Amino acid sequence: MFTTFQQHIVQEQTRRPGSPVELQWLLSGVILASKLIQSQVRRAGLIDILGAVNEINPQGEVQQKLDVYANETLIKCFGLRESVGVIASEENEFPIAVHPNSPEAQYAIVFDPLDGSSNIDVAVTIGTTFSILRRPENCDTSDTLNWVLQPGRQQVAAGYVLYGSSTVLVYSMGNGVHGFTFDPSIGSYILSHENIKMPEQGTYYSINEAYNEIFPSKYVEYIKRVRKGELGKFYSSRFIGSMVADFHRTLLRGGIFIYPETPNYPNGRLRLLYEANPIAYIAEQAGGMATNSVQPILDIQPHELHQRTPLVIGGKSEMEAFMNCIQD
Ligand code: AHM
Ligand code: MG
Repeated sequence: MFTTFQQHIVQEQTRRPGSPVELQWLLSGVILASKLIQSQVRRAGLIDILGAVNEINPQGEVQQKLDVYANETLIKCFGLRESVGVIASEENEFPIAVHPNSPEAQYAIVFDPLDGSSNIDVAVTIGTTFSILRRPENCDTSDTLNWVLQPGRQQVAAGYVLYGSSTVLVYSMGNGVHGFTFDPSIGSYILSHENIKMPEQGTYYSINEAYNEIFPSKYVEYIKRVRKGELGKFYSSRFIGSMVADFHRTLLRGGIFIYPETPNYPNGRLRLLYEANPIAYIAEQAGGMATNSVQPILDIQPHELHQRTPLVIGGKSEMEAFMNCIQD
């Protein structure tokens, strides 16, 4: 017999009686929103939903229609839940206060509705990343930024949904990492990857090598070592251009994913709060590591909602080799 997401959550409640029910109810918002989003993603080539809307998001990038749909769907699904006080998204310049003054509003949720949006028009894997934080003490809903500007270590749950050859939801609420595959014939997520552990060493490295000439030398030196077999194995390269898809492979197969700082993106391209933090949380829960090359991603104190960060994330062996390389 199989286990649905709802059954899994009930089982977790029995295993960990302290875990808050509102948090589980909030996670069911991810389930609902991702079912709606995935049904649009699957029809993206058939309906008039592709192409740019000609609006620019806060980072100056052209929004795609599916980005807009995914964003609105997530905001609606979470906005309905009384336990949510603040919602922040890659696609909105400022956080949104919901249920102002409600004592039940105890959580903030931060997300990238569709990561890897340059892949939408070419039918390549994209995904939703999300991070859930508890309301800081003495903070009311008018103080929305303070709700979300917390180090990733404070996340109470995080995860992602991948719209690939199948739709997969991976999440953790500090109880290990669990993966669910969507079965379209019954409309449910089924537990397919229980208690995922990242392999200590893999055989893939993932970085956009087109930028090799402009990467800081520490990254170039590390990649050289990987390619020379100095990590004790010969590696293949993979780079999908959707961080969430490149990370999912790294989680299941091991290896390393790197997006360094570049002249165009001096602080790195990826966003700390809703891209790097959720996958760093998943990586650490699964026995891996994540750093900006100076400190663990989860220890960074954010100062801005759309703050960017360099990101190096992967299995223990590749990450230790990276840390040794930058110390040499
Ligand atoms: P997005 O959130 O606008 O989709 O941008 C983030 C994406 C990541 O998913 C991916 O790793 C990266 O941008 C690819 O960037 P590049 O084309 O510079 O390699
Ligand atoms: Mg994005």
